[in-house]
Formats: sequence, C-alpha cells, structure tokens
Amino acid sequence: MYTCLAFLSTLLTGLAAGSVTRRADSSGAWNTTTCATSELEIIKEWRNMNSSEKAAYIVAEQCLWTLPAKTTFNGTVNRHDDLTAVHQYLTPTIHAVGQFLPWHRLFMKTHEHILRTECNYTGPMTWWDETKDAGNYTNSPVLDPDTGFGGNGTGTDHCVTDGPFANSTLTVGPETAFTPEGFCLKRNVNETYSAGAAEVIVETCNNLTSYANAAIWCIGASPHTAGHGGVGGGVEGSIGDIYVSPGDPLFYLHHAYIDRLWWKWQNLDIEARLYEIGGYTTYPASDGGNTTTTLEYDLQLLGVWEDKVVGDVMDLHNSFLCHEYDY
Ligand SMILES: *[C@@H]1O[C@H](CO)[C@@H](O)[C@H](O)[C@H]1NC(C)=O
Ligand SMILES: *[C@@H]1O[C@H](CO)[C@@H](O)[C@H](O)[C@H]1NC(C)=O
Ligand SMILES: *[C@@H]1O[C@H](CO)[C@@H](O)[C@H](O)[C@H]1NC(C)=O
Ligand SMILES: *[C@@H]1O[C@H](CO)[C@@H](O)[C@H](O)[C@H]1NC(C)=O
Ligand SMILES: *[C@@H]1O[C@H](CO)[C@@H](O)[C@H](O)[C@H]1NC(C)=O
Ligand SMILES: *[C@@H]1O[C@H](CO)[C@@H](O)[C@H](O)[C@H]1NC(C)=O
Ligand SMILES: *[C@@H]1O[C@H](CO)[C@@H](O)[C@H](O)[C@H]1NC(C)=O
Ligand SMILES: *[C@@H]1O[C@H](CO)[C@@H](O)[C@H](O)[C@H]1NC(C)=O
Ligand SMILES: *[C@@H]1O[C@H](CO)[C@@H](O)[C@H](O)[C@H]1NC(C)=O
Ligand SMILES: [Cu+2]
Repeated sequence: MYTCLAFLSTLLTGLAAGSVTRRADSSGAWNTTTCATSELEIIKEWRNMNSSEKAAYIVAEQCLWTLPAKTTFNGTVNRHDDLTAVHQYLTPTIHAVGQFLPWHRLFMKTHEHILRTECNYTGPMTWWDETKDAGNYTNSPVLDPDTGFGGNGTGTDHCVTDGPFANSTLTVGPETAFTPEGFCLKRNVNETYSAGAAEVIVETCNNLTSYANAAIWCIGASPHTAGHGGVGGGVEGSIGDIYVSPGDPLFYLHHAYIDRLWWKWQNLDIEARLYEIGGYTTYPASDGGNTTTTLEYDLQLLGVWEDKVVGDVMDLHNSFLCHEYDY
C-alpha cells in the first residue's frame, strides 16, 4: 500500500509539472481541455478492488452479454459482441501501426461508456498488473473462479467451465469468421508466454525513446503478447485470437495494463511524449509511401461510438478520458 501511494504521488507531481507544456489554445483538432485532478477517475488494479467492487464489475460485464446487439456486424447477438466485432473488423489496421495504442485507448473508453450508460455501472474501471503474475498466470487472482473471471479452459476444446463466464457463448469469430451456432469462451493458459510479462521487459521498453520503438515495437511485443498468449495460448484461446480477443472479458483488464505502460512511458518525459506519436499507418506499409501516423489521424469506431483522432486520446487527463491509474 505504501508503495502504491508513493508511486501515485510521484506520478501526479510529474504530471503537474508537465501540464504547462500542454497546448494552451483549444483551436486544435483534438481535445486539449484538462480534467480537474479531483475529477480524475482512478483505474484500479484488480487486487485493489474490494470484493463488492469486483462483483459489481463482473455483473456489468455480464450485462453486456444480455443486451441486444446494436450493430450489424456479422455474427453479433449482444453488446459484448458489438465490441468484439468492431475490433475484429479493424484488426488489420489497428495493430503494429501508429494508432495501435491510441485506438485501443479509445476502445477501452468505448467499453467503459457502454458499461456506464447501458449497464448502469458506477464503479471503477480496472486493470491487471501482469508483472505480478509473470510465469504464474494460473494462480492469478484474475483467474479465480470465485472472485475473478474464472480459470483456465478445460479439455481439448479449452472451454472455460468455471466462474462467472462458464460456458459462455461467442458468435463473432474465430478469427475473421462468424459462427451463428456459437462456440464457447476458451482459454489455454501458457506460462511460457506469461513469463513475457516480467518487469525487466517493461524496463527495457521504458529505456527506449521514440513512440514507435517503445510503444509499438516493445510494449506491443512481450508485455502485450504475454497477456494474449499467456491466457490464450495461441489462437485456441479466445484472447489469443488477435481478431476477436475482446471476446474474453479479461481483454479489457489486459489492455488497460498495456495502456498504463504507454502512459507510464509518456510520463517518463511528459513534455516530449504527451503528444508524441509516430509509426506507419499501415502494416506492412501497403501504400508504398509508409505514411507516418499524426495527431490528426482518424480513430474509427464504425458507428459503435463517435470517431476520435489520435490527438484526442494522447493525454489521459483530458476532459474526454479523465483517467489516472492507481499506481
Ligand atoms: C468497497 O469500496 C466501495 C467504494 O470505495 C465502498 O463503498 C464499499 O463499502 C467497499 N465494500 C467493501 C465490502 O469493503
Ligand atoms: C459478412 O460475411 C459475409 C460472408 O458470409 C461477407 O461476404 C461479408 O463481407 C461480411 N461482412 C463483414 C462486414 O464482415
Ligand atoms: C439502467 O437504469 C435504467 C434507469 O433506472 C433502467 O431503465 C435500465 O433498465 C437499467 N439497465 C440495466 C441494464 O440494468
Ligand atoms: C504461483 O503463485 C502461487 C500463489 O501465489 C504460489 O503459491 C506459487 O508458489 C507460485 N508459483 C511459482 C512457480 O511462482
Ligand atoms: C490450461 O488448460 C489446457 C486445457 O484447456 C491445458 O492443456 C493447459 O496445460 C493448461 N495450462 C496450464 C498452465 O495448466
Ligand atoms: C459448463 O459445462 C461443463 C461441461 O459441459 C459442465 O460440467 C459445467 O457444469 C457447466 N458449468 C456451468 C456453470 O454451467
Ligand atoms: C506455450 O507456447 C509456446 C510458444 O508458442 C509453445 O512452444 C509451448 O508448447 C506452449 N506450452 C504449452 C504447455 O502448451
Ligand atoms: C535501462 O537504462 C538504465 C540506464 O541506462 C540501465 O541502468 C538499465 O540497466 C536499463 N534497463 C534495462 C532493463 O535495459
Ligand atoms: C515501408 O515499411 C516497410 C516495413 O513496414 C519496409 O519494409 C519498407 O522498406 C518501407 N518502404 C519504404 C519505401 O520506406
Ligand atoms: Cu487489439
């Protein structure tokens, strides 16, 4: 607890010092309004959620599966599917490119918006400190069948058979397909992958100095794949299937963690990095010109919510995002 508070206060002091460098005018194409410190919503690590907060969060996630789909993407039955489907549809353009972390930051906010406005969720958003479970996801509290999201899959089909999402049915996927008859939520915990969540690897990324190298190619490598592969195995686990990884509710805790790594990296040199973006817009660079991603680049949600631009999501403290991590 001591460590958590010390971290938070260091972070907030750093941010206050950096705030003078934010764009002073509001004429830009993106949100530059700063959220008051007292208004910041704290995203809590799962272990820092108390039992009623954990239960309420899981009830809200379950609610998404009970509300009818509003999109017309192939295979969508419920609101949970709508989110999975927009990620599935955009997968070729949102990974290994400049918008990778901005798009996923917006996607997390979209998920939160739907939880709050359609499932009446009022509790904190939450993230998973995977460094604490590196090499040992099996025993992670997020995989607890009673207080978490259920455990590893079972049998040859890897279906999750315990916890709040036991035998849940997915229809979007696998990969680019859709399955009207449904298939089960799957996990295949793999500790070889989960070892990639080690703190030392995060430090390696923090030592890199450009957005593209640090965020896309380093945070986007081991820390990112440790969550997808550590819980999913390969494509055999839902979260290991890059197209439809949001099918597993743990996706949102994992990507909040990845988002936090980017935010921590931004804060290591806030003046230079608060609005530092880069990386190509396509991967492989299919336009031949290797267009570099800018702050004006459109982040598409295809009607699930309104589009934003990269600049709207660079500052976690702006009035749109208005978030901070608990440590
Ligand atoms: C959990 O935290 C919430 C919000 O801080 C509080 O209202 C609630 O009483 C706590 N519940 C338990 C069981 O500690
Ligand atoms: C839906 O699936 C059909 C094939 O069944 C495919 O032709 C179409 O492109 C898909 N639409 C989307 C939006 O993925
Ligand atoms: C959310 O609250 C509104 C207003 O009380 C209610 O009509 C609605 O049914 C609630 N939604 C869910 C999913 O509980
Ligand atoms: C995994 O975590 C459990 C529970 O915290 C612990 O008892 C066990 O020793 C850990 N195993 C390894 C290999 O770290
Ligand atoms: C997870 O479950 C699968 C079966 O679904 C099994 O093959 C695998 O060994 C399990 N992983 C761990 C780390 O126990
Ligand atoms: C899930 O399915 C398995 C295998 O069919 C079954 O043993 C288990 O009781 C089911 N669990 C729930 C919560 O429905
Ligand atoms: C875990 O994944 C690695 C890397 O793909 C693979 O070589 C290994 O066989 C997997 N382990 C298990 C127990 O499935
Ligand atoms: C990061 O850089 C510092 C300072 O140069 C160095 O001491 C440390 O070993 C580096 N850490 C890693 C994991 O590369
Ligand atoms: C564009 O980027 C790709 C990597 O995505 C690289 O292999 C290629 O050489 C680049 N082309 C140009 C013209 O810079
Ligand atoms: Cu993704």
